Amino acid sequence: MSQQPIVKYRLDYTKPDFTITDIDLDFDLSADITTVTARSRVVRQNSHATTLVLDGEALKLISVNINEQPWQDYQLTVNGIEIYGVPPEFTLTIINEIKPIDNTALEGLYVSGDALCTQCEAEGFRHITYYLDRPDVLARFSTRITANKAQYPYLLSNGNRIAQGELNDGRHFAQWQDPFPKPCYLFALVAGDFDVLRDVFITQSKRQVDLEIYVDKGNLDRTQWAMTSLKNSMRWDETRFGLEYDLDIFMIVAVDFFNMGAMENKGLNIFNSKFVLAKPTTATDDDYLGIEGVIGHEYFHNWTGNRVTCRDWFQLSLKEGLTVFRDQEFSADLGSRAVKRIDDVKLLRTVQFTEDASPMAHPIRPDQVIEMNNFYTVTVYEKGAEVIRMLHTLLGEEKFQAGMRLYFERHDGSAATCDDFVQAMQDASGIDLTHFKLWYSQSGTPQLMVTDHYDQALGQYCLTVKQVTPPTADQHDKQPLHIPLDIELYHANGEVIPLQYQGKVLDNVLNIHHSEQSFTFDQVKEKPIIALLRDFSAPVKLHYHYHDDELIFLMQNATNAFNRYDAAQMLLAKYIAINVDHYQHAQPFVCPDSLLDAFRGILLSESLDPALIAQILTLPSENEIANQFDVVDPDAIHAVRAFLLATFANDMFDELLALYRHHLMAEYQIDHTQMAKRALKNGCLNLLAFANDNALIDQLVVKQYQDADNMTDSLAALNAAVKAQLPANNQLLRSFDDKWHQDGLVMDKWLMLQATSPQPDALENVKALLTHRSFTLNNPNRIRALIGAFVNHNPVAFHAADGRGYQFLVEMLTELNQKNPQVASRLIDPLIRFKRYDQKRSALMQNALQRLLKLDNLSKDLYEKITKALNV
Ligand code: B3K
Ligand code: ZN
Repeated sequence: MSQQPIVKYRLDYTKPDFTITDIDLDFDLSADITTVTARSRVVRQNSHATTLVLDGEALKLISVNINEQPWQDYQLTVNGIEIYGVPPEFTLTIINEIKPIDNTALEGLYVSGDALCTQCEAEGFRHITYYLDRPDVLARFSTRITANKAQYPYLLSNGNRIAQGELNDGRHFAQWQDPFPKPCYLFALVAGDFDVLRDVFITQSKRQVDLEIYVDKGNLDRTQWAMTSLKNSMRWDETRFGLEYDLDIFMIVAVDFFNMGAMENKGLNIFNSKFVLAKPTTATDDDYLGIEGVIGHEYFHNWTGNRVTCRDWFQLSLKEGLTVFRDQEFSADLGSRAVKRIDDVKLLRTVQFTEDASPMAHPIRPDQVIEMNNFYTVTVYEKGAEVIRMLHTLLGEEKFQAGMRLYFERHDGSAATCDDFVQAMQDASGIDLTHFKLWYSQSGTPQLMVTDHYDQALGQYCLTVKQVTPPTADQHDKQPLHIPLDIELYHANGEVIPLQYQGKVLDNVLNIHHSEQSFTFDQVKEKPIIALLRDFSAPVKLHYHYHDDELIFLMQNATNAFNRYDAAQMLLAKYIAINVDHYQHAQPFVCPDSLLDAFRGILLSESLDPALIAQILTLPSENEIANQFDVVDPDAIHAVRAFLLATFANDMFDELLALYRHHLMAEYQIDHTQMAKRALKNGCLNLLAFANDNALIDQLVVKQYQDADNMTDSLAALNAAVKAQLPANNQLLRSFDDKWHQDGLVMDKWLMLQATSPQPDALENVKALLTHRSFTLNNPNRIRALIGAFVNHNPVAFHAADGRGYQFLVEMLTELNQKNPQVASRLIDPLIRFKRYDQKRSALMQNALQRLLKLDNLSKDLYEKITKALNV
């Protein structure tokens, strides 16, 4: 490392000494060397300041001018430039050079395939020019791009195109102007040759917006769904939030080399091609839903993120938590609300709860950061969205929308804080949110311990709720939070018991404020059965002593679909815990008939949405199960899960097969009814593959694979073959490779399957695949599909007792540390959680981290996580 990384603290925020109101950028573009001329209007904000400090990284400075005169009084520093003796208001012109071709970190201006594109959030703009690279400096941007016309026929930037023309030597130019002041992280530039899908959208106030989707040549037939999703997003934001688009053009560009999902640059969203390109033969139903969600998410940022942005990066959840909440609601309104909710909760429980229990634990509004890119986390995003959802639950839709309107009234066109947001919600609703705000500053997963007592004589039911948030790596002491706990009571016959006390009707949502609180309900004629945490009303872990028959009752009777699913999960969790213990003590596994009958009942239900049935029937992943335990035993979890899969498959064989056949569909359509049926059909096939007698299933799998006219069905067949190690496994993998090897996005599915295969030599196979013709360490999607899937989703192989998995990750990180620090930093997560494993594994994991710590030029990204984990 060139310098000791610096920790930044949220409470150290100060306003910048100078601001920039306008910037004219001029790019003389080529992949080898690009010359950037930045002409900025700089205005002093602090009357004492005479030194302008600008951020800049990996730039070659050519010249500095102030008010059109050369300026010599400056110094280059490790972090940028300091310009001395500047006047209160002036025009600063800086010329510098950059080398996009050498930019393997994909941050700033870089090469993706044959195109040039940018990624500036969080701090990428300083890789383009010297600037006040912080979100609270909002400037009007104009951008002129000059480049070779044959190589780069399309030259795009933010806002409206105000000029374009031909130049000498086969060059051309385009000039763009964005009327909305913005922080530089929303700047974007794209140059390349593309196919373009064009459409228009008429806004609610009858303005026409041109919509353009740019993709690599030859991919036009994979763009329609993205366009449909974009128009659906624009319509939905108008109807549900009353928010209309503000420019006359909205562009999306799909690129193959991208560190994350997509980026909400003003008027010019840049997307990982994974979240744009889809046609039935190459994309699965899940891919389609992913595209809809991400297109929505980036579009919704135009208001929650761009029109109102963040004051500083500690406030990231202001835009991300809120925008995730909005995209979740969008997907729920367009598809199945219950299924979407369950998917979101699964992600939160599997990944965010794990993060809370790791060295990287942080509140949704972090207090200290070394590398900001490390904080684009499930905590900031998904837990952030849960916090917004709790506000929505406490206020109700109407008051929540009033809060949104007040928020925009107050903060449109400026950079705000999380406190500003909550204040707007409080002022618009009249609901006191003082205590609620603690969710922003306290990390960790609260545990709710619920007990109850029924008094037959008085007809009273009393509920006692205790809350404890265990200490996290970043914070020892925890306070009680304001938790909305949504409940419902049932009679044994399934009837709902109205909540009341002394003649007063009570709300289903209980407000928990204290470490212990009791609630009494009367007019309860018999001991009720309680559904707790309806719709997962708070991101907490729930403890309540349910009997098996109560859970089975809830699986059949809860009015809330999430509760039905959750009851099934709790029932499974009980027997998983019992069997893990049996595994560790060399005792036989157990699975009661009552449990199997309950799941059979769900399988045969004619009233439930098939997609919900499929979700309930899908056994929790090994990572999900790991969350049940303080110390994770990957071998035991794997064995227990395999036992349950086989038990379910053998016990329900006939029903699964009948249902599979019943849902074989003639025609492929992308709509929620058909997707739900496919989910159930493929869920059945996947379970059947684990039955003892699998010769018939092997044939079924091969037939489905060969007959399929869509990726959902062919991948489901391949997945069943690989996960159950059916005889056809290798033959199908080869045929997939033959057919798709030239298509990276499709091959990611194939790589991922092998990375997560239960075969004993999975690691050797992964290593061999590093040299496969479709793989390259230069593409983040390929890295995530192969290496990411292996380390994150093949716990048995990654945590092999001899440490081979850890050694492999060390080798990969050694290679990626300099090449692409952001991608490397995401891969290290499973290694820093060593405290959750037995002593032997834990020692091997720490040893691996020690070796990484000694790397030359260790990136800030890895440094931050490793030092936190090792506590050095
Ligand atoms: N705002 C971007 C994420 C940027 C990540 C920078 N490392 C995408 C999104 O959340 O919409
Ligand atoms: Zn976002």
